[in-house]
Amino acid sequence: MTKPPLTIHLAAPRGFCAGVDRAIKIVEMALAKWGAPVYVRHEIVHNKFVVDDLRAKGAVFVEELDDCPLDRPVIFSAHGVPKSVPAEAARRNMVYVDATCPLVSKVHIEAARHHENGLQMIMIGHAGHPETIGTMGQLPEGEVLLVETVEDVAKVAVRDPARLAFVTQTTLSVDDTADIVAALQARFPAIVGPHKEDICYATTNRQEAVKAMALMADAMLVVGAPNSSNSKRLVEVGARAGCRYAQLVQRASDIDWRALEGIGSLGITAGASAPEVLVNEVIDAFRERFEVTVKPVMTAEENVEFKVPRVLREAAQSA
Ligand code: 0CH
Ligand code: SF4
Repeated sequence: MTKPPLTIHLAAPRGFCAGVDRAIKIVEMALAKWGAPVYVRHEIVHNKFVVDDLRAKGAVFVEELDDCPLDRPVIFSAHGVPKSVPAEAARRNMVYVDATCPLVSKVHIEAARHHENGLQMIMIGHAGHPETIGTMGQLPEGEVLLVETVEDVAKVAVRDPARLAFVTQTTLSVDDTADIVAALQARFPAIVGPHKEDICYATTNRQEAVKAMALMADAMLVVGAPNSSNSKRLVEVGARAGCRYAQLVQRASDIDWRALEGIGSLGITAGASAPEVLVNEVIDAFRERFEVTVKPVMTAEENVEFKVPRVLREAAQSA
């Protein structure tokens, strides 16, 4: 039986960003340096496949420092941690490595600087997300006000409208955040902040690629996990850009084939924490049912790389 033709528009950039790459490398290098088990506080990145793979190599994933023994190294996830976490690890004399993405750490530093200058902080982010908890946790409890939506901006109660600053989560929707920033600036004209927001290059580039792809495809799949903020934003961006069917899939087994019946073109992308093997698995699943032609949709080139902490670099060099 002949298979129906299908054009797959493959977004680029997609998948791993420099911060994810570095965080995974940190766990692998820590295992090489100290042997198993190495503890990791929170999923190193929000992807079950990545976590399962590292677990098989000897990483133990926990949610709190209290769940770690004192005599094994602990790694903090790419999303960042409140200041109290490394402070407590140091107090307990634990060996720890911080895998917080340098672009998240940059936001931590910004928040601390504004606070030192006597400004009250507003964070644009998602309540309960580890990055939001980590960034808000750079300052004393109650010092950072959280806004999630334009509606929240109207409700936020500040100490002094003339002495305010804002920071954002790095993985937000670029368009939604622009609206929230505009609402903040309209209500508090003196508010200071970054040039636009703190959304990172990887988030921005993946959303741009999706916008370009959404116009070409009958349907779109985003490879990523349900707890991955940046992956979920890609689904929203695709739907908002006009794609009729935009769906998050963790891997090929999640594909809803009935929903995709009769399509002639499909967009595929992957969140910053989704490995390329899963993208290939999804494409291969389509090859079984369709005569597939893959066409890249490239909207930016990325060549960002972050160094791993010195303690692990030195160990790798001497190995
Ligand atoms: O998108 P989120 O922040 O949920 O995290 P992820 O899916 O693990 O992707 C990596 C980003 C880490 C921090 O910016
Ligand atoms: Fe860093 Fe951006 Fe990747 Fe987050 S999504 S780990 S901020 S590069």
